[in-house]
Amino acid sequence: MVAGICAGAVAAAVLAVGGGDGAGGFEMRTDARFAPPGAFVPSAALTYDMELVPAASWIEVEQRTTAGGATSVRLRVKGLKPGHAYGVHVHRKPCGADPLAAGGHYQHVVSTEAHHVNAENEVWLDFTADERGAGETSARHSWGFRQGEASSVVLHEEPGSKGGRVGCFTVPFGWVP
Ligand SMILES: [Cu+2]
Repeated sequence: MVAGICAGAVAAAVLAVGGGDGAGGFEMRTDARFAPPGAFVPSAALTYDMELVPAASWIEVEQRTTAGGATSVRLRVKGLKPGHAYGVHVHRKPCGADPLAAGGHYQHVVSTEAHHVNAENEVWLDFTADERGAGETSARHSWGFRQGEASSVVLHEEPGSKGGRVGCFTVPFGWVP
């Protein structure tokens, strides 16, 4: 347990190449090891379920946004539960000790209607972990994020939009004005 918490404390690394340098796009990569809320050394990646998201399991998120706004988000994980199918989305707010702190899904068309809750209007990164607990997936859209409105990636206990929240990674998503 102690070892798990220590390993989970590895700090998140962020590499961002922002706009304003002439290229006009945005690229970012960040990774972290999951730790429980309240761990001695905090992590940007929080686990709320040690069976589905063990302490010290790993997550990486990459974003590439073109000058025109088209955005791809890539997710990689290691150390999760082998064979388990996870639901994953980009959420609006940073993670907190309370799984609900991350708020709702980021939506291109902001709506309370059920027919806007889908992988076209939101960023879904559902995946099934392989026999070693690793997974990789990506999502691509013709649109990008609005400033400050996309702040985390939440892992859910099942694919789709209804499963409980089992992990959360605070991610510095960028935008193109
Ligand atoms: Cu979600």
